[in-house]
Amino acid sequence: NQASEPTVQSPVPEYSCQRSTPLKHHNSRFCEAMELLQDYAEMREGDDNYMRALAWRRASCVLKSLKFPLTNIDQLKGAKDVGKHVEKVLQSILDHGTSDEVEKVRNDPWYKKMKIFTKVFGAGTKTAQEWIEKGWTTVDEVRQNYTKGDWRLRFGLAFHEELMELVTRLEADNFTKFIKHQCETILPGISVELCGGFKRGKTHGHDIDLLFTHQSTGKEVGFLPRLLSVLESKNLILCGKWNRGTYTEEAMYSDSKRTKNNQLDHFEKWIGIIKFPKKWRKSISEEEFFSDENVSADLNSYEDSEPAKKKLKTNELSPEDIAAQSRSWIARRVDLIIAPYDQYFYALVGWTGSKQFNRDIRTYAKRTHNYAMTSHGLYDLTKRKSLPAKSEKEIFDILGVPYFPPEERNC
Ligand code: DCP
Ligand code: MG
Repeated sequence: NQASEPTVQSPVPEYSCQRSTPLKHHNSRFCEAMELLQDYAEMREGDDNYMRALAWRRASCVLKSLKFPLTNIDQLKGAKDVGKHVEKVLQSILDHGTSDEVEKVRNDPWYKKMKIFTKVFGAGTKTAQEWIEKGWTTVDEVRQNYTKGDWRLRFGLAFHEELMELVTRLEADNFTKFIKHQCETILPGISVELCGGFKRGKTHGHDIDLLFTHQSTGKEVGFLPRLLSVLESKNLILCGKWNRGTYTEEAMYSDSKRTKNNQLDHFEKWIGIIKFPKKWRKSISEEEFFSDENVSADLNSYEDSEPAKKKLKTNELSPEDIAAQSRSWIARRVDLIIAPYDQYFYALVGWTGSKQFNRDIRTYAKRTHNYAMTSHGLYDLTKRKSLPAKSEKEIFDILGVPYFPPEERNC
């Protein structure tokens, strides 16, 4: 009885940023398949593959926003981004529960290795490809043979298993609470926001993204190095890199090379690995939580001993040595980002994501208004002026996009 089957609302808004996309939806088996094909295309080089990857993702996003489970391909009539190739894969899953094309990729030895290697902190597709070309098939093999000095990769490899365990919401909340507490003494008035997947309602994530700002623009200058030295003094930093901010409006909008070096944005930030006291994995009482003695006492371990410190200084103590010690902490990936208040709400949208949401809202801004949108702001390329915003809602209003809360930006 096809007549009673729901169909997409017609017309489907073209961009995913114009649709509500919840975390839990009705079509995960289809989306998982299409995102696997996206993943595969993304790993392969060339513009064609890049476009292919985007096409799979856009199709997946249409299905994620459906209010019903797909049971018949005709239900997608009128939906954008669902071409013949997509239909073929969906039809196959409807008929047989699987798609040959998807299963072929899933079992492709190259894809399997790429999948493993690109999960290592610091390893992109290029590095993963190099490791495959060397004939390495497991992270262990890479570990035994990789000798280059890139700090991300060295720690990423040494702590791989731990970093692969997803961070829980509770850990993220505990860490945020701890950082907020430190901020009170370092710079009162600084605001700390847990962004990324957690902000969109995910219960697990691969890292913790914290965005900082201060309502009086300028006060945030110099804050991050101070926070880092506090974390350092509590021995909470395993490794990391601080990057000074490199934003200038001119550089961003006056030429076409806006995303130089493939950088996500130009904010001052720290990217690294924090040592999480194991008790941060559980609910802890305020009192226990904020007692400083507690944090450092918990972290006293082999590497704090004088001989170990010496070894570390002379580079004798490798990330592998540290990983192998019995420890009272676990390694967790953390990003700390500083946004001046006049760019803050754009930064908030950008760091909330999802990645696809950002892509779409930026494409929408460019195509519909000739605005350049980044995590730093919105720039009217025709009138050559920037469009400031005092809330997330205002950004959506300027663009003429219905406001969706972070939980509905899971495209
Ligand atoms: N981001 C982006 N483009 C990228 C990487 C990130 O727009 N290439 C934005 C959107 C993300 C946010 O930054 O939501 C944080 O990046 P993460 O890689 O941490 O992504 P998530 O937090 O969404 O996922 P996870 O839960 O796995 O950490
Ligand atoms: Mg994240």
